[in-house]
Amino acid sequence: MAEAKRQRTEPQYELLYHPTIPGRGEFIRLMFEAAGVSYADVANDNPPDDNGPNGYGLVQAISSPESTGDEDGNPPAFAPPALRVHGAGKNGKALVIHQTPNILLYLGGPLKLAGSDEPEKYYVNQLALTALDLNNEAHDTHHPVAVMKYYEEQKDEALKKATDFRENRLPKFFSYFERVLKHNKSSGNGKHLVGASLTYADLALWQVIDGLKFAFPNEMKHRSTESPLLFDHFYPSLKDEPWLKKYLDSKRRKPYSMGVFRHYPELDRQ
Ligand SMILES: N[C@@H](CCC(=O)N[C@@H](CS)C(=O)NCC(=O)O)C(=O)O
Repeated sequence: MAEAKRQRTEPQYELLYHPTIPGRGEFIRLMFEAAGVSYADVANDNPPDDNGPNGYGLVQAISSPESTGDEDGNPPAFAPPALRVHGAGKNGKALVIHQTPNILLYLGGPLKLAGSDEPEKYYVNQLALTALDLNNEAHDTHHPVAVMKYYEEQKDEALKKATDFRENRLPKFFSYFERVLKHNKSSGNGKHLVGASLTYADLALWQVIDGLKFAFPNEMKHRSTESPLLFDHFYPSLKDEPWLKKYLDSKRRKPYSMGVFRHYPELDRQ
């Protein structure tokens, strides 16, 4: 059904993000995929060797250091990801917004992934923000000193950061999410963080766990025994959803490489 919908409708939504990596764009892609709503992935859909415009050029333009905004009246973006929504901006023009959690919050209502009432909307958002904090901390394990420098230039600090992340931060985050799953009596056996159906908090947490499994396989194997609801129920039950299986097998899902989640064996549990 998701596929049928995708083919029927022109993409109203455009994701503006770096090509070839899941990165922060993945939190947004997963929402569209879960809802079965079509979207354009501007950089990945329009590679430079294709005949049309270079999609990544369009992505870079919105966060260019020279930009003072676009012709539709949107202010410049700081960094990708951004979302363009046709007809949703001022005077019927396109809206362009950025900051991952802002985009998730924006899409949550229309894509029906933000819980079933007003309190749940904020439970969902706070949990997605917490999952994104974990995502950011995972990034800092390989770039603890300078975002613009190579990992190889900050290896000693990375080892210290990754050790603390694995030994102290991962257990704290996982124990927290385990308790949230325990608290949620509306959903059987740790299936959802909030209420009885899928939300973007579930998607964000799933993506971070999946990335961590790639980056720190030894550590994650060890930690998984400490949070059984999270690792034996939540993560695999979402991974078994037909829409997610199909997406993970598709070309739209990019492999982990040099993005947020990187596998440096020396940073993992030895
Ligand atoms: N807090 C922002 C962070 C955005 C961000 O760091 N984007 C990365 C790619 S995932 C980037 O291109 N950063 C360039 C920069 O920060 O200069 C968000 O969640 O969207």
